[in-house]
Amino acid sequence: MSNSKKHKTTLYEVEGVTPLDKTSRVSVEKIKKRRLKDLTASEYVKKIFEGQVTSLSQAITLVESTNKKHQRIAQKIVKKCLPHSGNSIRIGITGVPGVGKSTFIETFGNHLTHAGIKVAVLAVDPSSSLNKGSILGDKTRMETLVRNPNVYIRPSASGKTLGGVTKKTRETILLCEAAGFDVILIETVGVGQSETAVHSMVDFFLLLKLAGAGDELQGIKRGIIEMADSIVINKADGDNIKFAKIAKNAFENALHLYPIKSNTWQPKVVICSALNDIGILEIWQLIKNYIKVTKSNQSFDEKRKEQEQFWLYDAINEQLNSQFYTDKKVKNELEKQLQLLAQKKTTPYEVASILLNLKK
Ligand SMILES: Nc1nc2c(ncn2[C@@H]2O[C@H](COP(=O)(O)OP(=O)(O)OP(=O)(O)O)[C@@H](O)[C@H]2O)c(=O)[nH]1
Ligand SMILES: [Mg+2]
Repeated sequence: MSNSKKHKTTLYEVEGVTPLDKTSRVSVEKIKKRRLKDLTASEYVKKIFEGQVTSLSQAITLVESTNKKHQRIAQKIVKKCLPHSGNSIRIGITGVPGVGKSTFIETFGNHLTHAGIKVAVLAVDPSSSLNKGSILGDKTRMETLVRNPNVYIRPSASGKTLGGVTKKTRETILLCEAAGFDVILIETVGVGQSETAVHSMVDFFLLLKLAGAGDELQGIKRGIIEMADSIVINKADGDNIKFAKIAKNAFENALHLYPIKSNTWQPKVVICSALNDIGILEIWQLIKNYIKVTKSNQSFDEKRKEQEQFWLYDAINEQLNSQFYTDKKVKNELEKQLQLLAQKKTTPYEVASILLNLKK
């Protein structure tokens, strides 16, 4: 190996450099040993059950890794944690950028921890692969939560596909539950398909809105109103209060037009100021009431069951997709067929059949 190649990465130690006298050899060995030690799945799980967040973070990193060896151990960890999961309240929080999701989580999370509740904060952010995880920046907006020992904040997983990101988030939820977190808050930016993905993994879905000039219903996707268990109009402070009240009325009227949900829950519209901590405790009461109602009519468990089935189909699709597109024969044939397609010598349908037959 040439010298330049050898020293290309920082992983190579420079030869011939003797450590300074003040560097303790014993400490260096200790650090190296710790770094190299690969825990077994059972060791991770034990530490997760003890609530050790460092091990929890490491396990989540394995879940998020694309390395095959990491994936294998991650699956073992998830499987072992599964019987100890499911005991939290999973809350999804969505809304357009700047609506106040992080501020809301900060205020809401502090109320919960004061009541002795352990909180994990996760994020599903389809744009995070581009800007390296906006929740990292958010940590500055969750100033007090970051320092709260009963709160665990995990920056958003990044990935090429939303499907990949959501799979990781679902497994992260299970690990957090096994580590003893009682409430899991999942923030997602209200753009693209991420709300649908988050809706498929939470018990309660909260839509944050801003009061506008009476036109708040315009431009809002029908689907998202149907998904919401509560619409919360944020920034109801100062001069904004009267607009927030008008918006509340408009949303309540709009919600009356929707059929009653099968779980009998009527989505509630409330106003709050996340910044000034007004109306936040009431939202917690509302969520607790929702859990009570849906648990007593069994729809809570039914929804969890449906979600699990949905996860299964999602997992199958994800694996089929990745097995298909990473197959060498498929890759080569696809390249050829794309040229034929461009020359109008074949149809997409025919190409699909040819490619799928290759995998038989
Ligand atoms: N007046 C007022 N400002 C608020 C309130 N909640 C949040 N803000 C402000 O709104 C801005 C955006 O708040 P964030 O909590 O970062 O919003 P976000 O929805 O998490 O934004 P993204 O993560 O970028 O999607 C910040 O400057 C907050 O201080 C509120 O209740 N009242
Ligand atoms: Mg945010």
